Amino acid sequence: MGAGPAGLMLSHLLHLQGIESIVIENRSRQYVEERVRAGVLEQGTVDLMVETGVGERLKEEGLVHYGVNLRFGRCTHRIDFAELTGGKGITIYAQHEVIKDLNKARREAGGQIFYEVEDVSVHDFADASSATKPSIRFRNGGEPYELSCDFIAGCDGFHGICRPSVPSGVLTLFDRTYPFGWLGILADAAPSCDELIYSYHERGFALLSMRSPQVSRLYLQCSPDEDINKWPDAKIWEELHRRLATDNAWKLTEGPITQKGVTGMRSFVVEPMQCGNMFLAGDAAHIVPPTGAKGLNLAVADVRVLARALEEFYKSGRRQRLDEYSATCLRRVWKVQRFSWWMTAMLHLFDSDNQFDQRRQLAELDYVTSSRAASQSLAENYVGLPMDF
Ligand code: FAS
Ligand code: PHB
Repeated sequence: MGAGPAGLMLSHLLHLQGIESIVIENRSRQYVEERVRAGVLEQGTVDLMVETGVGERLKEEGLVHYGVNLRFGRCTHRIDFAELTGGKGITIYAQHEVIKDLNKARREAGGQIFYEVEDVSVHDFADASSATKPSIRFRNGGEPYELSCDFIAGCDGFHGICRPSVPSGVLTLFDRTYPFGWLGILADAAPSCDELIYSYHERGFALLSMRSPQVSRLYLQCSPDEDINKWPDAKIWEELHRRLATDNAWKLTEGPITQKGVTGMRSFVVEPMQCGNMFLAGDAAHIVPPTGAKGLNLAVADVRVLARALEEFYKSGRRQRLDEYSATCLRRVWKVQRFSWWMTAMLHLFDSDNQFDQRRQLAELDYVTSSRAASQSLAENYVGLPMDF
């Protein structure tokens, strides 16, 4: 269920193991291929795409970074990923480009993807020992469909129907929301730095990121229910200039804003990530605040574990890895939750009147950028923790 990074990568990995799968998506192909979301790929995600034959365009067009910058007190401090992690880096490559590459690979392999489905529901998955097979019902092109299958992969995101379809009492939800959101823009402006800049400022957080040598992606901390209509382009640039200002000659390059929107921030985990023959992956099972740039990468990590477990089942009939799916994924999920919460807590303004907290945040930033041990911890989490499955 769901043609986002989790659903498409899973279908791709299963295909490579000769395992058939059908993807069901309620939006149009064009919509999912143009939806502006993630932009940072961990080394592990890049390696997987290259190893499985969907990394050609990523290698040509992706921007490889071996460091990231933390800016506070009008000064910039670089965290050298390569030096601190034995040569690892990140790649800037937009999520919707990853979606296009996976879609193309599925199409060329004759993969089946139903787009624009309606009235989707999932059935008979909760009892793994039942003789009745799980099924998915939906309408497509006005026609009713019912698919019977061995397993359901719930990759339908945070607002999907798979998680809510699990019988009550089975799942435990861990949820935390933040008193702020992000106002994000895409702009036809050459990035003003060749690496990302995370800025801590007394007016709130700001992030300089990019999509290509011609396109910048920038974010401003705002209130969770910020009205984007109250942010004319000039006001956005003015605030970005303020929050990214330094004492040296560095300047932020402006350009026409082509997309802008506000996203809320939350940390969310559901345990377990499976119920009978249904397995939840990606945002259907967990949400991280985007400060650690982890959402897409965690979705891919989940389906690597699930694909390997399904491969074992279809090759040997053993369910051991399937039964351990949730526990295996949650070990990584909680480490990534910790890192994403930590980056968010260190870099955002929680209470503008709480001077103690602001001094503490500045001390943390000073420690992280002056201690090898602390900057190495940030670096190894940012480039992606090793897969321990
Ligand atoms: P998605 O939500 O991507 O995919 C789920 C799919 O299921 C969607 O296509 C949806 O249409 C479909 N669906 C939903 N309900 C359905 C139903 N009932 N029937 C059929 N289909 C259904 N992550 C990063 O790693 N780095 C970043 O820089 C980053 N930036 C982000 C910026 C923003 C503004 C946002 C919102 C998120 C960001 N993220 C980032 C996180 C994001 O990338 C997600 O973690 C990622 O999309 C998760 O992938 P999936 O689990 O596949 O879920
Ligand atoms: C992005 O480029 O969209 C991006 C980068 C880093 C983040 C979040 C988003 O932490």
